[in-house]
Amino acid sequence: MSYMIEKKALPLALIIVALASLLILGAPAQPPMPPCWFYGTVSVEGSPAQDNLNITVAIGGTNLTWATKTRNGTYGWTAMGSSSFYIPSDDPTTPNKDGGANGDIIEFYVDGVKTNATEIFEHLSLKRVDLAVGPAPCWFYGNVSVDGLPAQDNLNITAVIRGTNLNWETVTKNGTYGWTAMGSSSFYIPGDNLTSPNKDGGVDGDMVDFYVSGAKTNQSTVFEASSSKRVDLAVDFTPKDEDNGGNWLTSNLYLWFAAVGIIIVVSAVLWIHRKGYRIKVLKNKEAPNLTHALQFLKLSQTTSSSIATPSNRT
Ligand SMILES: [Ca+2]
Ligand SMILES: [Ca+2]
Repeated sequence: MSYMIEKKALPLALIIVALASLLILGAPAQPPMPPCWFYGTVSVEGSPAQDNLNITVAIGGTNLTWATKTRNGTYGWTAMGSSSFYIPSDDPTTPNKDGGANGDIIEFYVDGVKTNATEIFEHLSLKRVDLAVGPAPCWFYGNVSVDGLPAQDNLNITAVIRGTNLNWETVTKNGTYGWTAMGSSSFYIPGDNLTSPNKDGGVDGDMVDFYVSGAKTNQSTVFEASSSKRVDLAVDFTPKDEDNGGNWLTSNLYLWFAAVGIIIVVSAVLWIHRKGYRIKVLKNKEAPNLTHALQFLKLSQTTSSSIATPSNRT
């Protein structure tokens, strides 16, 4: 019995010793370091990236890269539907660099285009890095009123970058423009492509003016990349059909009052002046006649009294 036990125990003990020595000898000098995870949104020219675009991360100064795909405008964001994504740590048992080390600078590419985003590698970290490529536009939307009423459909709305001849157009719908929730089409000024020398879009701080059917509104705003700005537009047009006369008269009532007032004053002055002139003429020209008339009156009075005397006597 005891022999049997020894015969069985010997290889078991040998196996245990072998395994233990293997573990001790084969174990790395230090345990493998955990990786660094990355996730975030991806936008292309200001809009969420389409699915299956390549997202590549590189350790700066090396040719080490790792890649994943976009999903629902994100990468590495499992809650948003994209796959978990990480850069493994450098394997310290291999002499060549094959992963990240604390402090490594990580660069990000969207479909091969380098982004401005960079991040630092840190073991056992989950880092959010949102990625954007292409010039980001500025969106505009709002109500449009003409003569105080909601604008009719299909009026031209033009946004102009002040001091340039750069303009972008859309049309009204349901008294609005650029307001998708209200039925009008999305409207934006693209960002200036900085790789081209000519100005072909907005940069932060550009003043933007708005026109309705070619008529300049009093509304203007400032271009801000990646933002959506509400700018309500209002214009007054001088109407052109039959009820326009009435509108014109109403809107120019003060002008009419002023005109009538001026006519009254001028007439009064002329009338007074004319009257004064006639009085003057009377004094100068008819005064002698008046004297003659008085003399005649005196004369006739004398005559009549001389006649009356004898009649009284009779
Ligand atoms: Ca290594
Ligand atoms: Ca440009």
